[in-house]
Amino acid sequence: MEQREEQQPLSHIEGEMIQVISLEGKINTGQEPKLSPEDLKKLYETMVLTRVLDTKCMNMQRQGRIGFYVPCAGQEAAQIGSAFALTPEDWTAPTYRDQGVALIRGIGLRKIFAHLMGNSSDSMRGKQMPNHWGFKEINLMSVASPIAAHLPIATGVAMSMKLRKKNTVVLAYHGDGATSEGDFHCAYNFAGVYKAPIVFICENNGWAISVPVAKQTASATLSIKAEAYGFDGVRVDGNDVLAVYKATKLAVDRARNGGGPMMIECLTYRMGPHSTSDDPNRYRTKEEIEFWKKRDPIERFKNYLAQRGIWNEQYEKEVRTKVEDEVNKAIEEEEKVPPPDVSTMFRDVYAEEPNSLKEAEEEALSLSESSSPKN
Ligand SMILES: Cc1ncc(C[n+]2csc(CCOP(=O)(O)OP(=O)(O)O)c2C)c(N)n1
Ligand SMILES: [Mg+2]
Repeated sequence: MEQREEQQPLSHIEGEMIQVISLEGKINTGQEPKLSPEDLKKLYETMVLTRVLDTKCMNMQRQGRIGFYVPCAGQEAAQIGSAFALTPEDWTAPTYRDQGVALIRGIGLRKIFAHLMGNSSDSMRGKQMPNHWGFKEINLMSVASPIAAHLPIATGVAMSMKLRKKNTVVLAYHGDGATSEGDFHCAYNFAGVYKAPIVFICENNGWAISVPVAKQTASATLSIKAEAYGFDGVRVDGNDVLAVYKATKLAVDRARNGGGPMMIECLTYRMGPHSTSDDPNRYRTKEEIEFWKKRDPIERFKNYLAQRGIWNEQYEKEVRTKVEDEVNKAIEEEEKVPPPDVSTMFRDVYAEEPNSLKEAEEEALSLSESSSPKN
């Protein structure tokens, strides 16, 4: 069995990486970051919340209650462990798959569901694709659909923070596939040249939809790319929440103190499909999926917490009940909210609306009135 596992096409986790908790949940003594039992519980509970939300959303899309969804199951440690290293004043620039980032930064579940349903409470007023949110209230930049397009903007935000002498940092997320984009180079290069206070979190989940990371680059690792831009890159076990937290805290502290950028390559796995429109059985083997099931970041952290005497069955039951209730309640509330008014389609584009848009609005409104059901 061991030998079989070694033959898996898993090049993206070969080689050295920083690990704090072993696969069995054992403590790598002396390596643990300084976190209180409350902090550890917060990390665990947010990881469970993210997984419960994820499962629910996949089901809701199949039931026709939301139109589209991008799942994040398997990547909770990489997202939550990293964003936990920030202060509330810092900024994040996430991707469409980073639900864990929004949740650990404190976004309410109702905001998430309002957006996924595109109802009139949606901060994006139903204008963005699902999973493409932006939340000013938690300093979370708007998600961009074109891969890596948000990275030069995130570097620009960090450069402006430096110019304005703010003591804040940007945490910018991207996938393995994003490293093939010109915008990746542009963002990394500017960040290196200007020593911008930015930390790049590369969630290397092995796949860019159906393209494996081995076809994405000829480099031995993704983290070595940072070297070419003049800053450090490290590889971390992305399914080990404490390793991710520890590496990110170090990088964020350094960036805050003028040390410039850093890249953290988190080796992880997307357990589900790329999106609700994808069927990964067309391009991934059952063996690979099984291999990663055994590396579930939530199970590993749970085993660790049990050894620390923080986790037990009773606690698990309490957490699950609380989280499931919160998710169900948020869905119930947001399903009552009506869709956005037709006129919102025409807002937020121009400061002064051109006549052509006004005419289009009048036409759309008259059509929507004539097509609405008569009582
Ligand atoms: C510029 C651009 N090219 C192609 C796409 C289509 N596309 C959407 S997601 C994706 C894969 C991205 O992979 P990765 O960066 O590894 O992130 P992951 O989806 O694995 O989180 C692609 C190719 C896109 N959105 N933008
Ligand atoms: Mg990927």
